[in-house]
Amino acid sequence: MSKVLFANLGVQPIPNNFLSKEQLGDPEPFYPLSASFDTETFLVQLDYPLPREVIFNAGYPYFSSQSTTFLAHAQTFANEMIHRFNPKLVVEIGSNDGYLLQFFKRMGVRVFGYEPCLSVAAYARNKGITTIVDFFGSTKQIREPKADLMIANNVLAHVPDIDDFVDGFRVALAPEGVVTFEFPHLLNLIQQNQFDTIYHEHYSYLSLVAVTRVLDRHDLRVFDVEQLPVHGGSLRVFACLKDSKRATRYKNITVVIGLEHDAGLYKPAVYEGFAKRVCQTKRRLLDALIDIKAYGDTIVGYGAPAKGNTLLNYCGIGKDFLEFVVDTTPAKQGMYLPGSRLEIRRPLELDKFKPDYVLILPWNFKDEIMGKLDHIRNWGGKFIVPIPTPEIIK
Ligand code: DWN
Repeated sequence: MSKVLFANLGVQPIPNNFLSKEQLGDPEPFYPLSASFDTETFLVQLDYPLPREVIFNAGYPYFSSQSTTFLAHAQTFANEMIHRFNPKLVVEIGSNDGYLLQFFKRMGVRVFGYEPCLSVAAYARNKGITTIVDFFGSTKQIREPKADLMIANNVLAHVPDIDDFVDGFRVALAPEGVVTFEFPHLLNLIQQNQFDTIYHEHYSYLSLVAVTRVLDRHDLRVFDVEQLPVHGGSLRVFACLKDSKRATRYKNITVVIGLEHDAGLYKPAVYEGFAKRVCQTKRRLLDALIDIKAYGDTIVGYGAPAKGNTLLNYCGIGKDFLEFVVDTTPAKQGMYLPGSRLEIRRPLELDKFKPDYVLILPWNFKDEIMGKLDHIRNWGGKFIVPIPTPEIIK
């Protein structure tokens, strides 16, 4: 096995560990953040993985329901899965605040969720969704009957032991059951320079071939794949047990593998070149912000995503550039960003302050956000979208 460095973002705080006002005088742990490509498994993984309990704790503040785009994506997915597979029991691993299972439940499907973070699981339980507050894996027995649809959206990349996690599906899935894995596609991360999605919460950065190999090791077979626009471009992989009648192979798989092969994802060269582009983006973003501040204009950040904290801390952007950031998540409002310690206010404060520029940190939702903030143009406000390359939009 040999490793090729993919990206080194220095030392970074845990991206979802927001600080209270009382904590501003306290020290804050920063941990090495780099990721490397394994030339045998084709997995790209963090070089220094932190214990999952440090990352996914009882106060975890990411609520999947904070985006109408993502909620619409979840509802469409639920409708499609019911139409295609007509499941009787749906189990979601990493079920967050019930953003997805609520749609299956409304359509009369029996559901339950696995979610290690009580902060978000409590919201799912308030929706009447049975939720086990625990991490999932091969030793976690799901009571009978076994699930005929298991869902793992934006969680496969979030587990420190991907083999143990995947083996849990082999154990829990009904003989003709289906499991779907949805995750940001490594191909888009590289081609669209999404380096800010590299952070301590994401232990792996996944290609279809790498995921197929992991599933194969645990008697699961990929039988279909979809390319999705969500979260900067994701894959949805469909898998079943190796002896299932579903273990066929849709042509979409060949298409996506072809894209990955043509992009060089199975060779070291593309990873060696990525680090240079990350540095270029940092310099271009700083150049743009320095020009804006030299002119005497003001900038407010919109959104307090984990990726935004990676971007700000890697580029050294703090109160010297941004006045504050705003976010619709109640659990984040009044808190401070890890590292930069920028205050998180309610979106109303942006309208009161009337900044000359709004830096969109969750660029993956830029259309939704620019739609919500269209009124900033009334005072001549402009948007800055940092990824794939810094762009100012009037
Ligand atoms: O894998 C993960 C992805 C799926 O989501 C997890 N690591 C956690 C999370 O990562 P993130 O925090 O980088 O993701 P988002 O979804 O880009 O974060 C959006 C942030 O922006 C949230 O704090 C909510 C906020 N927001 C807002 O204030 N107004 C979002 C929208 C769409 C808005 O209109």
